[in-house]
Formats: sequence, structure tokens, C-alpha cells
Amino acid sequence: MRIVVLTGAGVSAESGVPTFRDADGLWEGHRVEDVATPEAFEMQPGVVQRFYDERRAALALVAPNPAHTALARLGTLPGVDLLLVTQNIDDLHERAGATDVLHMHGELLSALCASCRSRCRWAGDLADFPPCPGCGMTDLRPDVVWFGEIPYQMERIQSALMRADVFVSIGTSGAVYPAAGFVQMAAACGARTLELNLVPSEGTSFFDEARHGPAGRLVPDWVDEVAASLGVDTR
Ligand code: BV8
Repeated sequence: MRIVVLTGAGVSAESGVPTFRDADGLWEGHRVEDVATPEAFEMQPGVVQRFYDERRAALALVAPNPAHTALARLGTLPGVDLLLVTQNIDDLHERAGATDVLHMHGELLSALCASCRSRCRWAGDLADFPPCPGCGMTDLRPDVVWFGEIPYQMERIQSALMRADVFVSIGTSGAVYPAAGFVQMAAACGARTLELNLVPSEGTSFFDEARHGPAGRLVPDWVDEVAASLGVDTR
């Protein structure tokens, strides 16, 4: 069974990672264009670096929840060919045991050199503009995809969507493209589509089925169903 799963901020909400558009969402404190665009980084690099330094440091205070754990288990089920695509830049999928997670919008724990384009794992701050381990220039930036920039590994995502038997969207509002358009691409290529979200998303009408509630309950239940359909007992 070829499954493509797309996750958003809602899958990490029960771990204590603020989402973007919910009441106390991240953007509440900051205007998107002030922190998540190349122009903002050009104009006020210190503000943007501190914004991501804060989120990187906050990763140490959170842990995976049952939704992350269930998706890691899904990837190990015999007969399941899973591509786990996330819009999240946290590392909770990996800490729950998931392997080969595709971070289409980048990762907090990675730095990208704007000079030599090399990447390196990064756990500390960038606001003091440390030298790039590759070229020594002080042009390291967060390795995240800002608005107006092209998401990572789009070809790999598109080919998986076109071959998928099942497409599942978890914890995302469907407000940001191209991720918000994946359900239509998968459906057009014959996949069965399922939305698991706290409330109906902006794209809920595009899904064959939608279940609403906390991911920490919906995702383990759904993974058990997949396992049972493959004759595998999971719990
Ligand atoms: C691009 C990284 C060209 C940085 C992010 C078409 C139409 C209109 C606009 C556009 C368009 N195409 C492009 C655009 C422009 C733009 C865009 O979409 N703008 C929007 C605002 C209209 N898109 C871009 O600029 C993209 N680039 O298009 O390049 C291109 C395209 C294709 C191919 C080649 C070239 C780049 C966008 C990426 C920007 N970077 N993040 C950072 O994180 O700081 S986006 C960021 O915001 C996240 O990564 C995520 O993608 C988005 C937030 O959305 P969600 O994750 O869904 O979070 P949100 O808070 O909104 O919703 C949470 C949901 O969870 C809610 O529904 C809530 O109810 C639910 N929930 C809450 N708790 C729970 C829960 N669910 C279950 N359980 C719970 N406990």
C-alpha cells in the first residue's frame, strides 16, 4: 500500500509547539512578512535570526506525542510504502522514530550558507552570525523555506502523490501552497484521500473522508485500522 502523509503544525500542537493560525499562533507575535521572507532577512537579519533561535531553543522543551509515535509505527508496517512529508521544521517526527522524513519547508536543526550553499546540522544560535564551517563566511541562515521561496524536494513529492493509493493530511489548515494543493493532485491520480484535523481545514471539501478531533487520538486509531487491514496487530 503506497501512502503519502502530509503533516502540519497541528500534529505538534499536543507537544506544546504553537501552531501558526490558532489563537496564540506563532504569527500572532510576529507579522509573517517580518520574519519568514527573504526580504525580511535582508532588511532585519538579527530579528529573523532571533525568531528562529527562539524556536530552535524551544525544541528542547517539547517531546513527541502519540500522533508522531503512531506515524513512526506506520512506516514499519509490512506492506506499507510510506512517504512522510511535513511542513513542520521541528524534529518531533524523527524523535518519535520516523526515518526519512521529508521536510518540505526545511528544518530548525539545519543551517544553510547563503555564500557556498552548503548545509550543516545546527543546534545553537545564529544571531551572532558564526562562520560557515564550509567556507568561513558569516552568511549562515536558518535552513527553512520562506514565503516566495521554492519548497524542497517538490519532484519527489509530486511523483509520490501521482503513485499514491492513499493520501492523508494531518493537522494542517490548508492555507499555504503548494502543500494545500497536494490533495487535489493525489485525488486526480486516483488516491483515496483522508483529512485528520481538529476542525475542517480550508480544503476539507476536496477529501473523500474527514475526521475531526485531536491528532493524538485520531492518528493512532487510523494507523491501527491500516494495520488491521493488512492483518498486522500493532498494539
Ligand atoms: C512557493 C517555514 C513557488 C518557515 C513556511 C497559490 C495561491 C495563493 C498563494 C500562493 C499560491 N502559491 C504560492 C503562494 C504564496 C505562498 C502562500 O501559500 N501564501 C499563503 C499565505 C496564501 N506560498 C509560498 O510562498 C511557497 N512558495 O509557492 O514557491 C513554487 C511553488 C511550487 C513549486 C515551485 C515553486 C512557500 C511557502 C512556505 C513558507 N514557509 N514555513 C517557518 O516555519 O517559519 S509555511 C508555514 O505556514 C508552515 O510550514 C505551514 O506550511 C504553514 C502553516 O500551516 P499549518 O502547518 O497548516 O499550521 P496552521 O496553524 O495554519 O494550522 C494548524 C491546523 O492544525 C489548524 O487547522 C488547526 O485546527 C489544526 N490543529 C490544531 N491543533 C490540533 C490540530 N489538528 C489536530 N490535532 C490537534 N491537536
